[in-house]
This record gives sequence, C-alpha cells and structure tokens, in this order.
Amino acid sequence: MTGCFITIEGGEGAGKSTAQKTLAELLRERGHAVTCTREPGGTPLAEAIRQTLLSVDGESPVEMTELLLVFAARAQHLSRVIEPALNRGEWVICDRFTDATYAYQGAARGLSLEAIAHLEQLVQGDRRPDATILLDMPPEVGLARARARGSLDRFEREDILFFERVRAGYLERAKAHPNQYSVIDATQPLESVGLALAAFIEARLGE
Ligand code: Z5A
Repeated sequence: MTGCFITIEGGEGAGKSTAQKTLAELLRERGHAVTCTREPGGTPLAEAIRQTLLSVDGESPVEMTELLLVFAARAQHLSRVIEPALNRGEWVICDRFTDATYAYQGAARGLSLEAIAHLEQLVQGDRRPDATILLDMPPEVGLARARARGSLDRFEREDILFFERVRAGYLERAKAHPNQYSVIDATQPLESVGLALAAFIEARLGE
C-alpha cells in the first residue's frame, strides 16, 4: 500500500499553509488519512535546522551551506516522517519540498541546478512528489502579507529581485514538468483558491 505525496509551493505569503489545511480537510471529509508537514522542518532535528536557516542572529550560512542544510533536514524528514506515512497508505501534504530548493537556492541564489539534482537523487532516491500545487502571485503581494505579520526572517529580508527570481524559477519548473504541476492564481480571493483546490482533489481522486 502506498499513499499520495502532494507538495505545495509558492513565494512568501502565497497562502501555502492555508491551502494545506483546506486540502487536508477535503481529504479527511472523504475518509482519507492525511499527514501534514513542512520543509524545512517536520522532525525535531529538521526543525532545529530550520531555525538555523531562518535566523537573522549570529553567523549567516553561505549559499552552499544553506543548500546542504536544506538537504540534511530533508534526509531526516523523508526517513522519519514522509516515507513512513506513505508506507502506511496515507496522503502526505508537504508545505514546500525540493522544488523550493530549485527556486530559492537554484534560481534565486544562483547555485548549480545540476548540483541540486545530484543531491536530490542522493537524498531522495526515486522519491518525487506525485503532484505539486504552485500558488503563484507577484512577490509584492506576498511580501506585503509577510511584512504585516511583524518581524522578518532571513529570507524575508531579501530584496524584491530575489523573490522575482524565485517566482520565475517556479514557473520555469512548472512549465518543464506539466504533469507534476498544477498552477493556481493565488491573487484570487480565498474562496476561489478553495474551489481550485477542491477541483484538484477531485481530479486526483478520479485517477
Ligand atoms: N526554503 C528554501 O530556501 N529552500 C528550500 O528547499 C525550502 C525552503 C524547503 C521558509 O519557508 C523559508 O524556507 C522560505 C524559503 C526557504 N522563505 N521564504 N520566503 P516557509 O514556507 O515557512 O515561509 P513562507 O513562504 O514565509 O510561508 P508563510 O509566510 O507562512 O506563507 P504561506 O504559508 O504561503 O501563507 P499563509 O500563512 O497561508 O497565508 C499568509 C496570510 O495570507 C494569512 O494571513 C492568510 O490568511 C492570508 N491569505 C492566504 N491566502 C489568501 C488569499 N487567497 N487572499 C487573501 N489572503 C490570503
């Protein structure tokens, strides 16, 4: 028995956590077991790595350290949370996964996409998301939401050009992997995003 691995991607404040809750409710209403998790994070050790990555205090990781920390957290998360849940036949809904690494460390920080692909294979073997929802919106909108929330983490302090590269990186991946990606316009009202998510679930369950 193996479950279904769904990832949710998008820029800052695009509504990923909100979409994760909506998807989980829709699936549970239909009698499916669901594990909701996130990256970086998802286990105590991976959450400690997340704190290091997001912290604005102390020594800032250089780009390569950031990349390796993201994959170190992912190795732990996959082995302790994601693979066991999939093996129990559950749906796993993960707020960000390796597509975020291609967008942030690849497209935005400028690290080699080939190096990322090597690490992806090393850490994940053949495991890839069954489907990815990309909540797409201009970065100004999401950043305004994040700034309204208060103190900014290390990523949120990057300039608008960084987030434009993140968005372009995601859209490029969506174009290159049309069978994996469903792109939803995240500037729509919450209710319309909810309807798009419901249509996504119906389509997945129909397969
Ligand atoms: N990162 C990386 O560099 N490499 C990697 O491989 C991975 C991650 C996996 C932490 O991610 C950082 O890690 C991330 C990239 C890096 N940094 N950045 N930027 P995160 O996912 O924790 O960070 P985030 O993007 O800042 O998440 P967030 O701020 O929690 O946003 P969200 O989950 O997308 O949004 P939300 O909490 O669901 O919604 C935000 C607010 O907007 C909230 O008040 C909602 O009620 C509201 N909202 C949501 N949808 C709507 C709509 N449609 N209309 C109006 N209002 C809405």
